[in-house]
Amino acid sequence: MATLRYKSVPVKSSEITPEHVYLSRREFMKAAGVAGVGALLAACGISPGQSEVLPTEPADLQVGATSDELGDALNTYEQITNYNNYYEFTTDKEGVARLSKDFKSSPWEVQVYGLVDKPMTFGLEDLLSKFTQQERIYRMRCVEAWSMVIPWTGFPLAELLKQVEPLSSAKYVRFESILDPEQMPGQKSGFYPWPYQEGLRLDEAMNDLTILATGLYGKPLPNPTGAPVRLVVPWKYGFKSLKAIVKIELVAEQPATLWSSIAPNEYGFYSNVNPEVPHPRWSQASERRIGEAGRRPTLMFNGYAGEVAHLYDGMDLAENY
Ligand SMILES: Nc1nc2c(c(=O)[nH]1)N[C@H]1C(S)=C(S)[C@@H](COP(=O)(O)O)O[C@H]1N2
Ligand SMILES: [Mo]
Repeated sequence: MATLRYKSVPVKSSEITPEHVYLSRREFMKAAGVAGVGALLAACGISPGQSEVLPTEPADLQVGATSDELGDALNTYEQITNYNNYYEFTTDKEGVARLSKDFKSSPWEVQVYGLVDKPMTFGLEDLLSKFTQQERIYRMRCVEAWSMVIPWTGFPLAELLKQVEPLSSAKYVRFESILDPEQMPGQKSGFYPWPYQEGLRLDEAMNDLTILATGLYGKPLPNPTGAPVRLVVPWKYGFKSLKAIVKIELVAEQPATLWSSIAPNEYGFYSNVNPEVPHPRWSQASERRIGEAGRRPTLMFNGYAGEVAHLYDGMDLAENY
């Protein structure tokens, strides 16, 4: 019997499930231990109450659980929205919040096409209404050896892929983020080959852990985290989880990705979290959980081996990094 290695909490609108208890922000802070939260904030250099929090934190954050399935506490909304990699805006992790503040994520369209029987274009409203949103509490591990625990809302990518009916010749999925240099100052630099592109093997894309996230803490996805819709692949380094998705293409060959085209010896196609395979310039054996002092060991497949190790049976993971 398969054990669930993530927490999945159905997201229920108040009219459907009045009995479901969502913790208010205050209750959540209480549950997490107020002193603990203060210490966590101090540890990462943010003093509670004084930080410039962008975007404005909604008053009624909704979360169905306060820790992941390993018992690790959720990162706070402030942490998740003020320490981001989003190179279309800036390479400064603490600068993304301010620079992305006015990003216009509506109207939005995601085109799904390529080797499929039924190409489709989804507006954000379609994504929200056609697919049942769930809360998924996932650990996210950046290749730069920091991590967070994030309560996403979203739905399995597999549900969307099934609607377009991939042809048997489709073996990979190629994803593309928005190209909009007028809104994204980082795209005015020619250093990176914009738009941001990523890819997954079709079976990775169809795995239940792989989601399209449309929200955070039960609220619409804030701009720094990839509004209005981003990919989340929690057993891979964070750069696979591309933000502000506009294209999903089913293809026959392994697609090029932004990072592997810039530095193929550092960033492979697979990018599975693996403490045993160091990055050429640093170890991947441990990580810094944002908000914690010290480091913790990195888990194989970021702790999701039970769900995904079988996808790589017979593969040399040092060779296929
Ligand atoms: N379009 C786009 N997506 C992106 C990135 C980016 O620069 N552009 N950075 C990636 C990296 S390196 C990480 S670690 C995660 C960070 O997601 P978070 O800021 O929501 O934690 O987003 C990924 N998705
Ligand atoms: Mo990352």
